[in-house]
Amino acid sequence: MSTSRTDTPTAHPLTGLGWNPRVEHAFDSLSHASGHALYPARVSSSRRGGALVRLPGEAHADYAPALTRAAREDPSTAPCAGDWVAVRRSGDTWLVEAVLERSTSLVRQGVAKDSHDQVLAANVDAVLVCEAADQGPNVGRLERFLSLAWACGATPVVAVTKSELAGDRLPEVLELVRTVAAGADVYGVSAHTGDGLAELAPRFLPGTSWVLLGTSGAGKSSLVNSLAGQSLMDTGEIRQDKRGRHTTTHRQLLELPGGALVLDIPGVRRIDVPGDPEGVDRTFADVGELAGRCRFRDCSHGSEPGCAITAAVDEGELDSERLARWNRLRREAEWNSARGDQRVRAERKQRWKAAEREARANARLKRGR
Ligand SMILES: Nc1nc2c(ncn2[C@@H]2O[C@H](COP(=O)(O)OP(=O)(O)OP(=O)(O)O)[C@@H](O)[C@H]2O)c(=O)[nH]1
Ligand SMILES: [Mg+2]
Ligand SMILES: [Zn+2]
Repeated sequence: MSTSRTDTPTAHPLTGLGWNPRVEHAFDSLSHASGHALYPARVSSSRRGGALVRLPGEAHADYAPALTRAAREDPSTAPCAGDWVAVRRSGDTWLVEAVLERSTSLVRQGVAKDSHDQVLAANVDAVLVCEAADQGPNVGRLERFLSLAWACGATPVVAVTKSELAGDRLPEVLELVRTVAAGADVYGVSAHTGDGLAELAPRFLPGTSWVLLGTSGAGKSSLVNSLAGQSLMDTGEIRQDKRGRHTTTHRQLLELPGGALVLDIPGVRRIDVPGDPEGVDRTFADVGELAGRCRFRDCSHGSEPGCAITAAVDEGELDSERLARWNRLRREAEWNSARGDQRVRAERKQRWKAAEREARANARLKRGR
């Protein structure tokens, strides 16, 4: 019996970079509508005005003028590590023509009134929240990072890093983190001793994309290196000098030998939860479940009769501090949602004004003035 070579389906050349039917569809629609010959590529890192893209070989690509203009108006539309883009040849160089729609994007919201959102990671399936075992852990920060991960549509997983530094306290630390991160799997890992890596590593399935989220010095890059089995990223002590504290200074997409893709990004100290209550609700599913048992649907969990939340606090089943953090993050999400709507309205108004100005100018031209 002979087997013909055509019987074996050949994988798409970008499969190793996470290429999937969704991306293929997005690319095909764009490519059909374009007058240029376009090629798909994935951004491994980006700088102002240009990016390193994988096609699957690596090349530098400048941004096409329309993309540059759009990015100037709203930086969150600029290519980010993890993005799928459509590129075309222009003489000897490549041009990024468009960014394909993102399946997920981990966004840091602009804090100032007129500031824009910053995309920390694009098209990730999972967020590995890294929290060092020797520094707390900081449960409020964990809840914040988890809310952000859930809200962006990715699955959060928690790595309690530097586990060997916790010594005998490790089980206690892991127990605390597991209570706070009830809906996520939690792993204690050490990049220095290799403890826990064998349990975490199988989570990185081939073709899945991950981002590591944690403060500077949490051990993200060290963990990436351990998972990769080689030194892909620089690691370092937390610096307090004028060059800043971060060892990793730009976002970088890397391939693990097992076929998963990881985005190593600079440490994030504090981040607002996005204006989408879903992320907070999932992080605090235990509190939400209690709220569902209150007698009144619009219970404010204050002094109403039949409040399941105050009862749980009184009985010591719910930590009052966790309740306070739930309230705080929910308020923040609501506030950010209102603010987002406000900004959309302001931007719309700006576009209208610009269109009006242009119409008036055209009318003047026509009248010959
Ligand atoms: N004891 C111990 N130290 C670790 C471990 N992992 C990382 N470190 C140390 O922690 C420091 C910070 O590690 P990095 O991997 O650079 O941290 P990072 O999270 O990538 O930091 P940024 O790039 O600044 O965001 C380095 O000095 C590492 O050697 C660990 O498992 N155990
Ligand atoms: Mg780093
Ligand atoms: Zn209640």
